[in-house]
Amino acid sequence: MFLWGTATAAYQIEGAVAEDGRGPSVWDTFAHEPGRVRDGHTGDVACDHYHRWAEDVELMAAAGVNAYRFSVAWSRVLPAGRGAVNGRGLDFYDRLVDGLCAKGIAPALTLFHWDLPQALEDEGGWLNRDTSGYFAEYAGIVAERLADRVKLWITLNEPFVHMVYGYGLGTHAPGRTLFLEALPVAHHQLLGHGLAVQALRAAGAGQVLITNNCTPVWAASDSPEDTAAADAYDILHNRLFNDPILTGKYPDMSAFGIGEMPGVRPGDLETIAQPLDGLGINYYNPTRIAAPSTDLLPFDDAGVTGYPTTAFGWPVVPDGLRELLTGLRARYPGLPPIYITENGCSYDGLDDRFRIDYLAGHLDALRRAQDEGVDVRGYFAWSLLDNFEWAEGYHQRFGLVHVDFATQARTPKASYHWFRRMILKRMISEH
Ligand code: GBH
Repeated sequence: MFLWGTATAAYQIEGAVAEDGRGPSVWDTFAHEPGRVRDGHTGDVACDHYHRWAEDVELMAAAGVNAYRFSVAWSRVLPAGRGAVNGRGLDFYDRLVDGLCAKGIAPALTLFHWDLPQALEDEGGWLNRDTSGYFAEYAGIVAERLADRVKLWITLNEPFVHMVYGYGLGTHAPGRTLFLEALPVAHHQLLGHGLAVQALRAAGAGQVLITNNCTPVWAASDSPEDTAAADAYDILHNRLFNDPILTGKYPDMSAFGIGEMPGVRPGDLETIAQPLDGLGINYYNPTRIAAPSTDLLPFDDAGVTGYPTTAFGWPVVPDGLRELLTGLRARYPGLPPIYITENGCSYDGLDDRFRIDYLAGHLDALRRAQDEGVDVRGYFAWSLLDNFEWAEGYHQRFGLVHVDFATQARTPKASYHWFRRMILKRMISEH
């Protein structure tokens, strides 16, 4: 059965940051530092989903989805990141999972959506190789409790974004500006993924995935300089995270002046490349790349022009999803089944025809990729609710459901009603 769902992440919706024994994460710290998040917004309350989860499950049931992707806050389960387990934290996800199952909604659980326990950041975060092992311990603990009911397990969300924004550029938590020195964060996340796969399998978890955000890379022209720059960007954004998982090798990083990936020990790549039951893909837009104008990086972002843009300013290119998926299939012969674990846009207003067109266009592109032989098994719209959009605070609204953050009132948008009708039609026609 094809999975039709919506997606969220813990820090973006839960709130209740000091409740029932939850420990602080890097996002609590970061959001409370002046100047980090637009207008000083924080996830302290967010959508108050921690208390309103039953209402949110009702909204999903009424939308007719058969799956829901959410993430677990590591620091609810292990307030210090490792060591003592906080049972009340696990209880929350236990209630949520039961509530979903009672409505016939398959839980798709992401273990890490960027909210590392602050205690682990204090020991170096993902720059510290030990974090990989702690992640696997945490994965095993969650799976011991929930493996009997959770259908899909997603280890990491977008390790590229976490490395680049969190440790490279500092626009996300933990706010480090290491530029290319952030590369060990890629390896340690990937190693953590591999070790977590082992822990999840040992605990009897069903389907195990990782979610990468991938982008089709367009060269600004067919000059050799622009083409080489586009190849370098493709390596950093896409292949650095897909190749080790799907081929057991890191790509050639020489365009970045890197001979060997730092910190790789014998056996690591075997751990990272364990077989998966699927690959999660988050798709938002393509990227256009030109030859570098500085010697900082081997490429320049030339910007995609000539397309409509979302409220966030991101270009809307539905066919990029087809291009991405057929490209992955061509590059990786052993490509596992694909789940689109996020796709959506920022737009203001309840009458969101713009979002309907965005989603409909991408679903058409998905259909074309399937027609070209790509095995796609699920689609999760980002997002169920308007929520805390990281460095943008509450300014970018991605929800199918509007949230009034003053009252926490939820109001389904036009796109919610459209999504419900679309799922119903597809489920009938695919029977
Ligand atoms: C995802 O990240 C996250 O998983 C999710 O938590 C988040 O809320 C959601 O997307 C929306 O942001 O400069 O025009 O080329 C998405 C990562 C990185 C995708 C920036 C789009 C650049 C657009 N994004 N990227 S553009």
